Amino acid sequence: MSVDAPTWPADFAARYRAAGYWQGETFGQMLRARAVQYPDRVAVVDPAGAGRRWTYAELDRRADRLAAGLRDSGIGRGDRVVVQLPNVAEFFEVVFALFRIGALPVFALPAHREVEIGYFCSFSEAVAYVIADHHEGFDYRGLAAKVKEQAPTLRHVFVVGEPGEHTALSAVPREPAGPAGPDGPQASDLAFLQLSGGSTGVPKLIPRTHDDYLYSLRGSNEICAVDEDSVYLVVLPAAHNFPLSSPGSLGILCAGGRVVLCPAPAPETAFPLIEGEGVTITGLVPPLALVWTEAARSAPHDLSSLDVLLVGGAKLSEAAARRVGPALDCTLQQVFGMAEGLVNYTRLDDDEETILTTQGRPISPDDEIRIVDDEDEDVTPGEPGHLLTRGPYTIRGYWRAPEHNERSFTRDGFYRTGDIARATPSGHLVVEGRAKDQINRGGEKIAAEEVENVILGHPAVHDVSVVSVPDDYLGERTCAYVILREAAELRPAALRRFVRERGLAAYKVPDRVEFVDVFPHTGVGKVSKKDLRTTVTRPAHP
Ligand code: AMP
Ligand code: DBH
Repeated sequence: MSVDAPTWPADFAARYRAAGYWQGETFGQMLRARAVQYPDRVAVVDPAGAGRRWTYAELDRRADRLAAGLRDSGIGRGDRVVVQLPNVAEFFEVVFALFRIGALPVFALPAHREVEIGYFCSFSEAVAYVIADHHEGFDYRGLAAKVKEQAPTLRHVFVVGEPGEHTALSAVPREPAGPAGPDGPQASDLAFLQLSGGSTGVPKLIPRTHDDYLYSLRGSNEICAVDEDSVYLVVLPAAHNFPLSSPGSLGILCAGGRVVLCPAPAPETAFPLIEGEGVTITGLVPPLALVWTEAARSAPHDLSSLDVLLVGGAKLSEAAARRVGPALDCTLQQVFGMAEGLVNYTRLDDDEETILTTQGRPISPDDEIRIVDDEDEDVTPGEPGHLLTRGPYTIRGYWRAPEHNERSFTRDGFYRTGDIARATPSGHLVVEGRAKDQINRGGEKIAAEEVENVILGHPAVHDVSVVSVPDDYLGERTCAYVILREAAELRPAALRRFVRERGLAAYKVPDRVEFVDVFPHTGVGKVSKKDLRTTVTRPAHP
């Protein structure tokens, strides 16, 4: 692991083990233990997949058999496999098979396209890529064909559904698994690579171990009161860190509860599932929480089973927070987390004020929080500053990114979150803003530089700066300020089409394009994004 990513120093690792955080269990072992404990309880419900219901015994058996088949296809311990699946049961079959092998899923989102997937496959030197045939009108098999041309290491494309020119996942031979060999993964090994929203030209890969992630799940379960009777609805894309782990599907599986996959986030899809399956807990980004809040007023469905609604991924305004709980008749739990590690929750028994006005406090007593000024000096307690963190489930470095790690981590291993936060006397954090060059579009993170690099590829463009603009619904949207080359002409719609056709995920296509003659500059001559943001005066272009 150390060659690919920095890990915890030995004294920290020893401390985290001694404290009982890292228990030496792998995901493969965790699932096996649940299958022994709760063989006949339902683990996964897939309404899109003809209402399939897999028990713990079934999921465990499927993961084992698929692991054997994938091993026979040459996929081994440490190999990377890009997994890009919608909310379908096979997601769990595939990732647990990979966990058993010790191969590392790279968790792509369904929205990712050629630019992102091509990069994940080539940078991670992935040996396989797992997709659905199509989802929301998009055919992933064509995408896979293009990606194969860019990624020489890619030997397999496995398809859930009709395979086309690739291999059907169902055609992977399912041998009854032999006894697990001695070469299985260790709990201290990497389990998978999660994605960072990032703030640089290329997304970063986040190396998480079995030990550290399982600790964050157990901690989350305790805080969110998850047990074997919990029913979690996966509304957001299953591979995202929030619905995966806060407490998410994996937390629920860890507890022996039931995971229900929601094929689409709209209330029309989700509400009948809440009623039908007796969903007790789910997680939403703020814009979606508001859509649900509105819909709940007139919906005919019985949502009374819902106890806890987690809202996070982007800042939930106090005004919105006030409406959510009463409308859905459940306890609101704010969550402020990151795929790099640190997750904060308001506690279910926090007073109302705390739940409505803070983004929670860390999972672990050993999560170290620092709030510092531009010189890395601690601010006066209660004042806002840069949030730094270190702890038993926060990475010490990104995967294969030594130069970037120099900037993103302090010498003593604190992760620079890029968030501006303040701490209340009770240790709850309030997110006040962001220092990183990122746009948070309703929970979907966009690295400005990544979009800028694509736009700079347009022959009519001399320079570009991508910034956030406030938005009532999403919190923020993107605006690209563009300086054209002399005598060049370009319409906003044409530039947006260009970005899409280059193969960037649709949520990264600028919502708005403004042409300007010059950029405002800071004292030292850098483009001042702060001033650009305040320049937006004209109405939005279509
Ligand atoms: P990522 O690093 O891509 O996993 O995204 C994590 C980032 O999302 C955090 O660093 C915050 O900027 C943002 N975020 C997550 N939850 C919240 C929240 N509840 N309030 C404000 N920002 C949040
Ligand atoms: O935004 C996030 O990345 C996020 C939000 C809430 C997250 O990773 C999490 C909880 O675990």
